[in-house]
Amino acid sequence: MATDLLKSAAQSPASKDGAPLSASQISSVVQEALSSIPFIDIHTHLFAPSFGRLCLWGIEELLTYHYLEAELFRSSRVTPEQYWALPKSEQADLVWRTLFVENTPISEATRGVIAVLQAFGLPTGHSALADARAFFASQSVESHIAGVMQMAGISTIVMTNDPLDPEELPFWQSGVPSHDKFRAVLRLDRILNYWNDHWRAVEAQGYAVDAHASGKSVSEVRRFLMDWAVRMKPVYMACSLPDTFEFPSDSINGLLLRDAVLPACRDLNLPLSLMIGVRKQVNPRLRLAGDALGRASLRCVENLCRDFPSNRFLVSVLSRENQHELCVFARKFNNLMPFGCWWFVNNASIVEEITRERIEMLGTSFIPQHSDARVLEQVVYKWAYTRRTMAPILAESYRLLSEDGRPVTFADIHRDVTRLFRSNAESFMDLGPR
Ligand code: FIX
Ligand code: ZN
Repeated sequence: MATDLLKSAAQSPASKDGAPLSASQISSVVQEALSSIPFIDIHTHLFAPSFGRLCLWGIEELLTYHYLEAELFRSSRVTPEQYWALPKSEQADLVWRTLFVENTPISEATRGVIAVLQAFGLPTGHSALADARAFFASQSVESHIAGVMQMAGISTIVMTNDPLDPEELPFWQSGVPSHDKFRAVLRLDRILNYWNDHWRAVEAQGYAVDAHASGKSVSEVRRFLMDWAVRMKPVYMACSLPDTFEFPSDSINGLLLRDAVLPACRDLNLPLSLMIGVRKQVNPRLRLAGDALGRASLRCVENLCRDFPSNRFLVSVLSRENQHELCVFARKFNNLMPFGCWWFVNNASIVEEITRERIEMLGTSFIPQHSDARVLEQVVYKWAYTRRTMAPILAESYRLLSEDGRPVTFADIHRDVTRLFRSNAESFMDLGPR
């Protein structure tokens, strides 16, 4: 896919000497910049290979991705309970048969699997599953990761790391080695959203906390975060929040956020990422595929950015209806960095809408996308789709600029693409060498 982009760039070589670009040169330089500048993927659920079985890759994982599972249950008579009782390979067989054989894979997520197979030069027809299985079985993870990141045009993968996840915790406690291409994030959903269920896990790690977050709990949570920051060296702290999230609030969530998380972020000079608008488990039978969204009141973002000016906030919102408000708040607060088209708005038609309004309202002062990949090879199609959507939007913006009287140069375009997909992230969070 990347090669197609490069081919058109060769058509009318654009001068790098600062000379004004013509309309056709603008779109080819935009494509060339998008395909030659390696992006930073600031939010994924991927793990470095040193996390063993948490590092998901290969065709079985691609086919049992929760986006596809949600689509499976719409096109199959199999009940979720019957599906979960199947071994992974039979789940993958069922997904392949239902969504790629008995139906046409035209949804964003199913097309993505086809795009991955094509990117590896594998067959994509009805009988492609066997070849794909043989291919992925022949890969060794370290070299495969390097190849996949090259194909996706990304230099850095930012993980999502939960210090209370019983599956992940042993890796950190046994001193998992760092990886030069993977960076950590301290994810706080269990602490901020499910304290009642998880305060004992914090206590079990040696912190004097209680169910009501009273007494020393707040300062102990702060100590917990500082200790984990030493262990993980996170590039930011993060939490997904429901559509009902409010701040300030008298809840334990509000208390811990104000008196433990925000101060710890200031002390550590780390941004806090807030992903707002999820309605967890509206259909628990679908497990990870059972989450939905709701339109949130973004008054919380206004209050946080205004009342905590020395904290930095990376914010993504799940509802289409919240996107415009987020743009407006970003015009009011420079400690607010809108990022990504998250989850249910990560479809080309909506990404285009969101990105156009962000360029119109914020110029290049935002982070357009993250992959949210859960399976390694997903970065190949998710970033190819981002480049495919971004190219005409950027070319149109530059065409309008030159039409309005300001010639556009090769350097302008490369600087802007670098800012959108690298330096905004680098300046907002410490992505420098550890
Ligand atoms: O909260 C999140 O980080 C979400 O991205 C995930 O929970 C979600 O399941 C997902 O994979 C979205 O793409
Ligand atoms: Zn995510």
